[in-house]
Amino acid sequence: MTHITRREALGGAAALIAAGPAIATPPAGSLEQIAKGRGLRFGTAVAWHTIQPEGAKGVKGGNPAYARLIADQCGVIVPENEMKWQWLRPTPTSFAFERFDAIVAWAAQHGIAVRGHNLLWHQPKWFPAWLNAYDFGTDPHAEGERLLTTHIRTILARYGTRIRSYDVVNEAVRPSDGALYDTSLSRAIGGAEPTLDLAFHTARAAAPQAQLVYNDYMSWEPHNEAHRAGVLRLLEGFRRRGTPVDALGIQSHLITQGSAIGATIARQQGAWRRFLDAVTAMGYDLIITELDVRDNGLPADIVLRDRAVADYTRGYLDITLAYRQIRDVLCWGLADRYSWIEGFEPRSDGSRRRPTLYDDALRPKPMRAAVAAALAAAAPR
Ligand code: 9MR
Repeated sequence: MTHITRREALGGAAALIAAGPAIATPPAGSLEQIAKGRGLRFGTAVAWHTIQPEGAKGVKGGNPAYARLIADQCGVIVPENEMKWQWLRPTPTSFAFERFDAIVAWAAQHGIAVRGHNLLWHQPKWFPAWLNAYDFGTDPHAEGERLLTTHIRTILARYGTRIRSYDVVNEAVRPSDGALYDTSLSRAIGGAEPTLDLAFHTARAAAPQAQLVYNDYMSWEPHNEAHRAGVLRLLEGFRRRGTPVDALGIQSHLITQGSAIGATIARQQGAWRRFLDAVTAMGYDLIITELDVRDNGLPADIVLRDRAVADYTRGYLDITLAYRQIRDVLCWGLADRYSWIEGFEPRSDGSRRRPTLYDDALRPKPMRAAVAAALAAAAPR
């Protein structure tokens, strides 16, 4: 565990002030209104149960106040889980659309756009158990292709016109060495590259107007070098083979590296810019798809911690939004109580994570002001 003194924490803040003052008063308006003023859209991932009416039959966790917050602040939402094979495909022959449908219907009611996440999360860990154990029969190639193309065509036939942007492939690159994962599906089809290519070609044919995205979590923090290099190789391969991929989804699950925020940003920005330069030089658009912050190496003190998280977010967004290829900024949940991070990696000091824009009582945190300010400061699209 890293112990940070108040002096160190304040030293971090001082370093940041040298890099540019934090904005105390956020610009007025909802995040979507601020984003729209710059030709951007703002949004979040939404878990199905949170937007159900309170007391809805068979639903735990409906929260009308949270649903209202999302409707007020967002121009676009994305299902956090409900479009994944694990949720949508209980068996090889069935689709369970109810929860995904409920999100899409709720978005339509509120005039909010929907992104699709995802058509193929290409790791055995995220396949349904039946797909990992699947018997592809005597012609595995044909059966693998049939299974994948049926999955994608069925979803796009249902939502192809309503949803204009899909994470077609999610997290296909192994962070440790940049190689591609293999799965039951890629072994049947004859390799990871042809499997990912097939996913994109199928999506393009089924929804020619939709933006097709490769989405991954390579980031600007240390130990992401191999991951970034692997993603660049994958993107180069897509271009070489003529695979129809329009954009890279940069998930943006940020991780603070201690309290010296200004120094961290100064250290990390060069490699990040080089990565984004390389991606955009290949003609890809960019999307921020899953923004949140793991508050590592920061003191438990909420005031100091929230300030550091906000400053880190602002620094990241200022650098990243300088790329005009970005038109969408989506968070992975809007309120701390609904963030996946607490369950995935709790803090070692026992205090609750504070990874999002709003606290448990849905009050805006400094991170909300930082996002608002960064959106307002973005060059117009
Ligand atoms: O937030 C999601 C969590 O509720 C799920 O249990 C998990 C597995 O399906 O996926 C989480 O969302 C992930 C997203 O789909 C892809 N990028 C990383 C996200 C956080 O793990």
